[in-house]
Amino acid sequence: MRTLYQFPISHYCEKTRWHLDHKGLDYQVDDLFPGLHRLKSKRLAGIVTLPILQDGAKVVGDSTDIALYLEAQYPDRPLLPDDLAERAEVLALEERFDRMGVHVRRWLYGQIRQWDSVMHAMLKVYRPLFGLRDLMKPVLINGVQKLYGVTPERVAKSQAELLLGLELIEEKIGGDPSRYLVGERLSLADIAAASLYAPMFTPAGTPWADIAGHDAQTQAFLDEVFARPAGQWILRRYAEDRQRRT
Ligand SMILES: N[C@@H](CCC(=O)N[C@@H](CS)C(=O)NCC(=O)O)C(=O)O
Repeated sequence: MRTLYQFPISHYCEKTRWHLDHKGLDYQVDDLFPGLHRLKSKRLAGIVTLPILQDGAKVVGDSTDIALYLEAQYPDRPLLPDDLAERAEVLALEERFDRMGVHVRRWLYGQIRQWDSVMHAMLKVYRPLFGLRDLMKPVLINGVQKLYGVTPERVAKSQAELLLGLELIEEKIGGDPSRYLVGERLSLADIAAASLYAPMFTPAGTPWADIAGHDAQTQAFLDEVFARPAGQWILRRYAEDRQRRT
């Protein structure tokens, strides 16, 4: 039995879902409640973040470690090139876009003016146990702002970082949204970049598609980045390469 411990709206968890789906591996999800998840994650893998994958007796935490584990354990439909130079480039980009996930998350939380739809998307999978789910909302809003360093200065720095990341995508694809970041086929680098930027670009079928709550200025910025080759590239990777379980 294979279990993915996750938060549905976490983009790092989305990255792991994409890896598993690409490999055609069956798995069940266990949606842990934000905050309380730490009891389980520490016990399982000695870490405080999700995703964590349990594959039979093996437990692996951290989306990059999970990706490398899956490549080693399930080599079909490889996401790492054979060529050593390309492989090194894929791993370096994977790491770069993995760090970008922190900036995307902080920037997005920094744009929210109205938390209702975010809280709904975050908590709708959990049963409303004795009203606990609703009672937790203010705690969670405060918690994510503290945990992810959502201050105006840091949000502004994150915005600059995420624009640099979009430039890097455009450089790697030569401005052509049909191309992959390295070589001629999908790799761990593409999945890291597309999934970790996805909450900004809300591709169809992702958990962020219905989240609203930002202002017109943020929407104008989003419209600009959507129109860029990197924005089109992210949507295209989702449309063409994001197989989902049926
Ligand atoms: N480097 C980690 C980052 C994962 C991560 O930041 N997960 C967040 C959700 S997006 C989390 O579990 N946060 C809860 C916490 O820190 O308590 C990975 O790639 O798995």
